[in-house]
Amino acid sequence: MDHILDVKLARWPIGEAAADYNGDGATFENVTLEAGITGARWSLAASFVDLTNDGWPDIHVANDFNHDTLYLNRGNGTFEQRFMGEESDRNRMSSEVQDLTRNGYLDIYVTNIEVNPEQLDAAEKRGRVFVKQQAAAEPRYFGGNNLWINEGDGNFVDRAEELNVKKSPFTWGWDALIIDLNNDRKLDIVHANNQVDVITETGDERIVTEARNTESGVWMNTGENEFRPIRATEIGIDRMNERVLASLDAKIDGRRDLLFVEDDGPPRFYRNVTDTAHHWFQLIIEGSDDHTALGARAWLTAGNHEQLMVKDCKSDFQNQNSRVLHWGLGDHERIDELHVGWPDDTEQSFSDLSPDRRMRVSPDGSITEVSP
Ligand SMILES: [Ca+2]
Ligand SMILES: [Ca+2]
Ligand SMILES: [Ca+2]
Ligand SMILES: [Ca+2]
Repeated sequence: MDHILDVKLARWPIGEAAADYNGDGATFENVTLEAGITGARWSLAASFVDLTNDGWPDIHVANDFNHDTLYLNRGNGTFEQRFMGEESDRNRMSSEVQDLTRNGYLDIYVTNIEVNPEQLDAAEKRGRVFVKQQAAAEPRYFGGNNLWINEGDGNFVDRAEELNVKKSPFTWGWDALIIDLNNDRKLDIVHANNQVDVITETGDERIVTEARNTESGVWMNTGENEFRPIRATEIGIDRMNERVLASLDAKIDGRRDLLFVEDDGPPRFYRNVTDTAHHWFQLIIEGSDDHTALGARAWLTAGNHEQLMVKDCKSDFQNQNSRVLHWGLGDHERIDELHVGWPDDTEQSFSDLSPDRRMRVSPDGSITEVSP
């Protein structure tokens, strides 16, 4: 790591292998093949984050019509390529990363297509036979979402079914977020939804899409990762057929707002107006002139609850989220400890901080409040 950003590209439809560029800040060198980034797949989203806690950023790639790919960073400029198993061989749209199990290792949520027989019959009645044909021919592609729990050694176990986020009433997931929507300390899941069921062959134009009215997917975390699906319209998200989803806190009021974008429509911004007395805390990890601080990690402890957040440079499906780290604190009125680990292995700890504010920590170890 030279503190100069490199780039990983994902391509859809299938083409040449995705490219890794090793930048010097102004120009780039294509190092894809020598780095071990091989394989021509239909890639829709990728995360460049440290999944093994060795300090070296790894890469997770969500692929259409194929397995998820992991590229584990060997620390010498090359990557070990792994597939994520049979359960990942679906139509994959997102690569959302957070530490859901609070063990310090990042877990991955990947949306997929899940359609039920009624939806297939309805599509067929509209003359839209492609999805039904595909579901019959390749049922594994329609198997629902994955929630990859990180076992810490580069291996992941899919616990989507066990945690109730595999099959949704919302069918066709695209971009996803793992965030605390109500600041109760439990990370929730939201994903955009856009069911596509029209395929035609017209000359060279093979795919024509038609959106059906599908709500976004929302799962509230009601226990220790016990997810309960709720209707998006119940919480005010009334637009249908979105593909892109990003979050930020625009007014610094401690509630994460959502930005949705349709496939071919305008963006929609939803301000989070959740009526809650829960506390929260936000942190900007500031870089310097020669260091972006990307990859920095912050552990916040309030009571017996510790939650890791990472200042990552990941993007999901066609977007990037705010890099401000956000913790919901529930009823906790004090932050016992905030521990920041920088990519250069320096560490800082702060204790007894007040919640309900955004703060900025600098490489020199100073921490100051950010005014709204
Ligand atoms: Ca790593
Ligand atoms: Ca974890
Ligand atoms: Ca929550
Ligand atoms: Ca807000």
